[in-house]
Amino acid sequence: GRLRRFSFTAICAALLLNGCQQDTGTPTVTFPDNFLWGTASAAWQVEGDVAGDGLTTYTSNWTIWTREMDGAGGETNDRGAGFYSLYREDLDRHAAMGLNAIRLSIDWARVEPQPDVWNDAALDHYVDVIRTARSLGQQVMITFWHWVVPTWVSDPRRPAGDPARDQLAVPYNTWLHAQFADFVSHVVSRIGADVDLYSVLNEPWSVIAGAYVAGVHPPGELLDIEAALDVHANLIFMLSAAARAIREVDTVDADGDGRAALIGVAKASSVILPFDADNALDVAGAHDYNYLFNSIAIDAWTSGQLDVNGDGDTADTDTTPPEGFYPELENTLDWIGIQYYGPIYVRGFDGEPPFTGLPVALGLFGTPSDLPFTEMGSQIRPAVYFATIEYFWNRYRLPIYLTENGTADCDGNQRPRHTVDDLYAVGRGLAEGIDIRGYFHWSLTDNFEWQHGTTQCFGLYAVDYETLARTPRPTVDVYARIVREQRIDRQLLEEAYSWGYDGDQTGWTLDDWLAEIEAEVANGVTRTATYRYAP
Ligand code: IFM
Repeated sequence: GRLRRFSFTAICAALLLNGCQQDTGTPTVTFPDNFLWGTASAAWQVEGDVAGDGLTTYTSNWTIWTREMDGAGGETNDRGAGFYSLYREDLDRHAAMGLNAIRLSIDWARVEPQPDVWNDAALDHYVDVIRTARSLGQQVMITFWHWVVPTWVSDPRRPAGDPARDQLAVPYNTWLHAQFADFVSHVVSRIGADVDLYSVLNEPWSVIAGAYVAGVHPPGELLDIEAALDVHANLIFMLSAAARAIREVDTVDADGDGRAALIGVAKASSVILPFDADNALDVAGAHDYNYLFNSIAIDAWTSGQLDVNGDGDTADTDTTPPEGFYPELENTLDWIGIQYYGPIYVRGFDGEPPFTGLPVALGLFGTPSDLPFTEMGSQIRPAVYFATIEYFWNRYRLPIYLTENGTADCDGNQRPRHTVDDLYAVGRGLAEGIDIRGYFHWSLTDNFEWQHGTTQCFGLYAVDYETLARTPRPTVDVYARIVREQRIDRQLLEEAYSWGYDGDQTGWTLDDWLAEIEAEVANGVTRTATYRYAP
């Protein structure tokens, strides 16, 4: 906090007289030889609705949402980043950075436009993309639900109450669980020999918040908590049904590590912080929201115990389905995928636990510190990345893949340092003995950022959406250097510090930034008195 930072700077300045850039024993972090280095993307975001060969999906919830319901401020996603036709050259770019892994998704709407009707050409295409990546030495991770579903699963044009509007919101929809598992099984029968890593679902909570609370994702429900809880439970069962299908169908070990299929979830993750650490309501609200955001689903996929109404216990019998132990959920996950974009702060209120905390849109309601922000409003705070990784490790002791991490930054002037700083936090996690297996930067190229359309730039490469030309941003070289050297040392940290952060009001020296991380390392998530996010 502020106090620590001022006293650190004051002591440092008093002792050294020339600022705080002296090395106070910064550990060099190193990455193991078998560490996976990659990028991540989602099919619809980089492919759009219309494929290079004229194939059109025009059957997805997001297609309707953007084309007919103005879901992205009037923008439509015709070609995404053009990956459908340019995948060979993009994969070359990817491999040229020295990366050895790539996370892609397969668009359910494209592959199964009607229930049990398969678009073989679309599936052939994905097989070709995956094999091309394999031929370039890439380990491939596949996601099956990255928010885009066929309109026979969710058609936002249908009226409220019509199940065809949203099968995801139909309570305990076993038909949907089976349909999803069928889709996954069908695809895995074609790709299983080349793929071992499956991040089955992407960020369930982002859709809960975006589609059923804020109404900015299809089907656009506003504060529909009942639907949100039903969707949450369905996604929990969909993942475990898909996991069973994958384990049954994929018996080929593509990378020779003795395992043919490793199941994970790509989870939006951040330990939850109180907006004001001195306010007891905020502290309690942060603790409770942490349970909802970070723990509830993964608890179910590990212990088999399901909390349907989110009230913190698994004993309610009047929910649909009833709460309690589900053997089919237990031990679903082989690993956890963490997607960290910045800390989440919560304001507390006097409610029924665990509904006592609301995340705060930073900037709109003030900010809890002077730390810089990315263009999409995420606060830059690498220490919380470390804390988040440690939280999941302490609570679940499952291997961790960092399935997404990145920066919204069209100018490209925050991303270089942010990448070094965040990867340094990852390296400190490795040094502390946390089983982190790989890191996937979001994303190789700019792409269609959902309701924000093309206004947000997450690409290592900038995309000109008219010509589809790609231009490397400076982080291409920075990321390639870290991958080549497999380490981040004091010299690189100092270089990165000199690149600065736009909008950094902290006045922090490099050692102040490092001290924040070291404080997390020293105190860890057992620092319950302040944050109460202990397991
Ligand atoms: O673009 C998204 C992605 O689809 C899910 N994770 C966060 C990214 C950046 O906002």
